[in-house]
Amino acid sequence: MDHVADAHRTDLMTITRHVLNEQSKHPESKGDFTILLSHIVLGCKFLCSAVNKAGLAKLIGLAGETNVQGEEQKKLDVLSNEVFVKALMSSGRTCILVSEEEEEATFVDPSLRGKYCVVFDPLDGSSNIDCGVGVGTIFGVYMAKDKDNVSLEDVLQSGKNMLAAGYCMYGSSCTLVLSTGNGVNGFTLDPSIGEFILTHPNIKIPKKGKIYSINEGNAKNWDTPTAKFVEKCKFPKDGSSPKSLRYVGSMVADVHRTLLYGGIFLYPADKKSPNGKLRVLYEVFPMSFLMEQAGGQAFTGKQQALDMVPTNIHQRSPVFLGSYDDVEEIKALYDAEEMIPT
Ligand code: AFP
Repeated sequence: MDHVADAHRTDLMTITRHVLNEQSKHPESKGDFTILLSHIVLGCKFLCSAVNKAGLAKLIGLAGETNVQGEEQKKLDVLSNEVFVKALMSSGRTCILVSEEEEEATFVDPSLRGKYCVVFDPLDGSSNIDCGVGVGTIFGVYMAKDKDNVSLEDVLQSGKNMLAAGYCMYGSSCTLVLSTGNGVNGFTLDPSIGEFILTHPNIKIPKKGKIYSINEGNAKNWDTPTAKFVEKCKFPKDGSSPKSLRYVGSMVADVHRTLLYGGIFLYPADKKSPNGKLRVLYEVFPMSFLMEQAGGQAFTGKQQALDMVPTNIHQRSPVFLGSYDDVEEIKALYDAEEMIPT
């Protein structure tokens, strides 16, 4: 028996151990973020289990349907929202919550209030759930200026002010990708011990990729830079090979692949949706934060994505994110378009 190797295998870097290590680099820290994160992790574990059981437990039906016992069935995205809101509030470390599922922001009761604002999409890609395709939770964390006197301004901040961002993908494995502003790390849930283990330390996106990811069904309505970019992906004029197209239609899955393999994910504005489809606070910002932290970039067609300052909590924006060089190409096409006199 190789006891040395066994000892190594059991010296696991769990997500809590990782965050506590990071915390020890800031002696002034009181551990509030570690507590918040442990509640986010709890929400993710709960959802991982719920998503895995969705078919069996009939969690995928319409909200409001009843089961044979006459109990009301909760649709998975409704359940996901409830799980996250409760997990975040009970942490005692949050003051404002913005969820994709709720029209208004939630201001946490003063007795449970902490200094963090959390923006999240509890179950992104939920239209994919019925066929078992990977879905996920996306989240971003801001710090309130004054937790006893909070307002929407605390979440309507530039993406550059985010303290942390991440996503958890409920796919063939359950993977949580996190950045606290010091690189990006990926953790995989080991269901046998119920812990997220560091499996992808210090993720760096390849500088240039071979994959592009876009909903080609919208091509009829694309603007010129997007159409030119996709044309170049398919018919490169510089002698390079055409890029491959991959599109799941679940942002977490498409971005996760882009982060690990390189390439570009595009959700542009088009004639039908002049602001694109994806939401700034809990889709575009967290994913852009992760991309930049991994050495990639995120662009809106006008500016670096994290430079936006949203004016409403459910605002949408076009986004192009991924490998540094690929995003440079789309930026050049938008720059060229601006030079053309109208
Ligand atoms: P759903 O949550 O309604 O499935 O939307 C998923 C999503 O917001 C994002 O995860 C995908 O990247 C994007 O929409 C896909 O949109 P299209 O179906 O228009 O390509």
